[in-house]
Amino acid sequence: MLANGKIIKINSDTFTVKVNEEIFETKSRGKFRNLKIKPLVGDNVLINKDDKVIEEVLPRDNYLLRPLVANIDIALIVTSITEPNINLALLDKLISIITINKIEPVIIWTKLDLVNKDELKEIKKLSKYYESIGIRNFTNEKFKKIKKYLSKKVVTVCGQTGAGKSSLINKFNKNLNLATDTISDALGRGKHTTRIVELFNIDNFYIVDTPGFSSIDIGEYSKEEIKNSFIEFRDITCKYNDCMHIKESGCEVIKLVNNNKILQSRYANYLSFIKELK
Ligand SMILES: Nc1nc2c(ncn2[C@@H]2O[C@H](COP(=O)(O)OP(=O)(O)OP(=O)(O)O)[C@@H](O)[C@H]2O)c(=O)[nH]1
Ligand SMILES: [Mg+2]
Ligand SMILES: [Zn+2]
Repeated sequence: MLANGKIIKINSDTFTVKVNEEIFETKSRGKFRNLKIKPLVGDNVLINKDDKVIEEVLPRDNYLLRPLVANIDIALIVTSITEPNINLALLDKLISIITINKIEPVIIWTKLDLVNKDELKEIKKLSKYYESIGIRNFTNEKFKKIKKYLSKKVVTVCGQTGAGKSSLINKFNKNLNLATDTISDALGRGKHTTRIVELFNIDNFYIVDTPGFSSIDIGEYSKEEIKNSFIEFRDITCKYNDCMHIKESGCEVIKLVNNNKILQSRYANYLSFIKELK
């Protein structure tokens, strides 16, 4: 018998599919490999309940490659201030990729308890800037507020290894008890604690825990896409319509950067992303 469900977990070649409140451990059909379709966590699928196979992957609203998830409303970019060190290039890159894929980025700052007042002030400034361009910011201490914001959404976490993604999800629901770990090796690079991508239902929203990473590739995107993903550039009119805001004369973006109206680090990251494109 055929039924509609959602993939909530993938562990090597086993796809866990939730059909209403029932769980099925299924395999994927060989035909997907030929069609170059890889079923993802978050995918809505048609399964054969008797054979326990996925018959069809239904059309996606969107998907991300890192983390590998589909049909997402909100991506929480979990950003630690320290341990691992704050990485604004990774943050801005994730904002761009998430925005290009028509998902809402939300910043979650973590490990505020580990830094001094001056560093906290810097984070407040950053947070204010990102809010001013329309991106919601929360600290992980405000998990009740975050929970409220996620109401009725399908959410993924993303960000550096050891930033506190699983810890945050545990705060949402203590019964989950997801594995978390401290930064282990001398280089300060965390070991991956989360290995499997898995979707959890918490109250009235869904959230995916995913393994962290330290870098991400944007080579597949176009210059235009990257430019448009910098939300604060969108309403600025330069002398030339197709201005890339790099070194053109009469560029209003560059003026705003020089006047500190656009965050210097954002603009520097923009230039480096454009250079990174193929
Ligand atoms: N002091 C402090 N420690 C935190 C905070 N958030 C998380 N941690 C700790 O940071 C370590 C890493 O947290 P995890 O939740 O495992 O990080 P993760 O992002 O899930 O890491 P991966 O799954 O490996 O990508 C754990 O020891 C947590 O207890 C925080 O706000 N403050
Ligand atoms: Mg984790
Ligand atoms: Zn310009």
